[in-house]
Order: sequence, then structure tokens, then C-alpha cells
Amino acid sequence: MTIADELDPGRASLQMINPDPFNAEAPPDALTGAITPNEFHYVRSNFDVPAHDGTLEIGGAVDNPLTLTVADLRALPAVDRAVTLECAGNGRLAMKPLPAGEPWGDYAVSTARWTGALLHEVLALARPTTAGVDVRFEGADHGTYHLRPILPDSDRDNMTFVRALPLSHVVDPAAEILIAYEMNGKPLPPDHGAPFRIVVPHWYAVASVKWLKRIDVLTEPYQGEFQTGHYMYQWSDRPDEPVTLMRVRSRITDPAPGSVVDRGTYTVRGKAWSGTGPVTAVEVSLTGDGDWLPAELEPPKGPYQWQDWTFNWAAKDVGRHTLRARATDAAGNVQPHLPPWNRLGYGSNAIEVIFIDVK
Ligand SMILES: Nc1nc2c(c(=O)[nH]1)N[C@H]1C(S)=C(S)[C@@H](COP(=O)(O)O)O[C@H]1N2
Ligand SMILES: [Mo]
Repeated sequence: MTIADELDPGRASLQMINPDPFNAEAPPDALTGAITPNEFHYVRSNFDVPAHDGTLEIGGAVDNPLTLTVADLRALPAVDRAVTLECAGNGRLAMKPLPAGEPWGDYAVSTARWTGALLHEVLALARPTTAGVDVRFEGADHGTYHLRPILPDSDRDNMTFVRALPLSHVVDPAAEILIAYEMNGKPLPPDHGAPFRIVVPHWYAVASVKWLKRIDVLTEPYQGEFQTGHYMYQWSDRPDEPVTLMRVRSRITDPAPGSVVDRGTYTVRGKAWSGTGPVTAVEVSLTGDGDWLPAELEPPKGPYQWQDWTFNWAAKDVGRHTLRARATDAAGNVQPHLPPWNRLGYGSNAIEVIFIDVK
């Protein structure tokens, strides 16, 4: 039996974190499926949903500047990829002292199937020059930033969402960065970047610029509020680092934390993912005393999406029981017991601990 069979999971809905700009976590149930339905995919926006005229301009250090429409993108070969997106601030609430920034719990993570053109094929049409270093992606969203800027020359009342990636990563066919115009088979919803956005597999989702308006090839490394101000790990004991790949993480999706169950044998279920994946092992501890027992880990359904795992748990004794889950990835990264504290609260990937009362 699974505990999910016993519990009424309740009606799923997004958990609003901030109405303006609209930021919301996925409902816990959204983590149980392979794909998160559009209406339950978490939303993280730094500004209001902008107007977008439907065109994408490509310029900077290119030999053939271009303006493209969604029809032009649709005319290119379409690629479909399920991609797990996680906000770099996901799990921030677990950090003590609590950093500034959106107080995300643990549900700013979701997996959608994105369809679009390959960014490297689109960029090739514009013919980047050999002087290119970074590629700058500008969203159509702009206005007053709801957080206090970090960079001294950021004008809080007049900001635009801009991110950059190294040109070498953008032109690498293996990176499979998409300019996506469909999410789970439907045109992109407004909150998720309509009419098109980039989707950067394996990276924290801040790299996946929504409402994409301009792409520019730069001959100098890009600096800006959302690149070298916010979205930097500010460690207390070592130099700052940019937020890039998702850190290895597992979640327990069933049983629900704090549930009360009868004695019996249960299937504990969860998800695990990593930007330096795939995940190679998930282990469960029932005592917190070093008893890491292997969970059954499913192979990845695709290269960029979370993996399922299960663990058979014999709940023999009445009382409070703790369950911990810990993932290890192909690069040898293992989840830590404590979230790696940094001043802006990114990359929180500590081992999850839940308790269940057996009656
Ligand atoms: N243009 C634009 N793109 C953006 C953002 C934004 O504020 N503006 N937020 C980023 C961040 S921090 C995250 S976590 C993801 C969230 O994508 P989603 O809302 O589709 O889940 O979008 C990224 N792309
Ligand atoms: Mo984010």
C-alpha cells in the first residue's frame, strides 16, 4: 500500500508567495508526477508580466542581424525536452539566519515538456563573429525592482531582466538550449514567458529568460544586476561565485510530512535531480544515526528531468518516525545535512527530514 492511497491530498493549487510580482510555489502534489501541468508549475517573476510585440531581435557581434517571429521559430526543426526547472532560491526558508529575498519553501521546482527551436541553430542564422564571448538575453519585462539592487549602478526604478551565458555554451549542440514556444503542448502561458523563452537544461532556472525580446553577442563578459549582483553565491569563507548548475537534491513526495498512519508496510516515494546529474543513488535513513539504506532509483526518463525513487518502509512500531532522503549524482556530489549558507540564500539543497506518526 502507499500512503497516498490513504490520505486525501487535498485540492491542488499554486501556493502564492507574492502577488506583485506574481510568485508562487507548485502544490506538493505537483511533485508526484513526471510532468507538472502548466497551471501547477511554480512561477518566479522579478517584474509584472510584460507586453511583448511577438518579435525577437538578434544583434551585437553578429554578421547577419535578424528579427524573427514565432512563425519563423516554428519553421525551424522543433525539439521537445522535459526539463526540470528549479529556482535558485528554492529552499531558502531552510537557511538560518534567513537571507533576504522571496521566502521560498521547497516547491519552487517543476518539470514541463518544452517545445521550441534549438538556440544554437537560431543563433547560427545570425552568424556570430569570432570576437563573441558572452550571449546576452533580454526579457521584455522591466520596471521597478521589488528587491534592493546589489550593484551600485542599478537604477531600482528602471530595470530590465537580462541574463547572459558563455557563447561557447550557447553554440554547443550538446547543451540543447531551447527557444521554447510551447509548454506541455500548449502555447507558453503569460506567466511562463509568452510568446517565447529560453530553457537552459541543468542550470538553475534564472538562466531561462522568459518573454525573450533580444539576443546580443557580446565581446566582453556581461555584468548586470541579475548576473553579477543578485544570483551570486556570497559565501562567508570564500570568494563569490555565480549561480549556475542545479545542486543535487532529493525530495520525499509521499508520505506527506507530519502524516499519521497505521502500522504497516509503506512505499516511500520521491524525486531526485541534479544539474551535474544524473542522480546515481538515493538513500534513506530511518534513525539519523548513519543507517543510509539504498532506495530503488529509476533511471532518468530523459537527460534533463527529475528521477523517481521508492523505498519500502516497514512501520512496525507505534510512535514518531523520522525519514531522511539523500541523493548522490554522477559527479559525486552528495546532499549536505545543512543548507550551504550564503548571503542571498541560493542553492539550498540540504537532506530533507520528515516525520510520520505511527498509531
Ligand atoms: N524575463 C524574465 N525571465 C525570467 C525571470 C524574470 O523575472 N524575468 N525569472 C527567472 C527565474 S529567477 C526563474 S526561477 C524562472 C522561473 O520560470 P517559471 O516562472 O516559468 O517557473 O524564470 C527565470 N526567467
Ligand atoms: Mo529563480
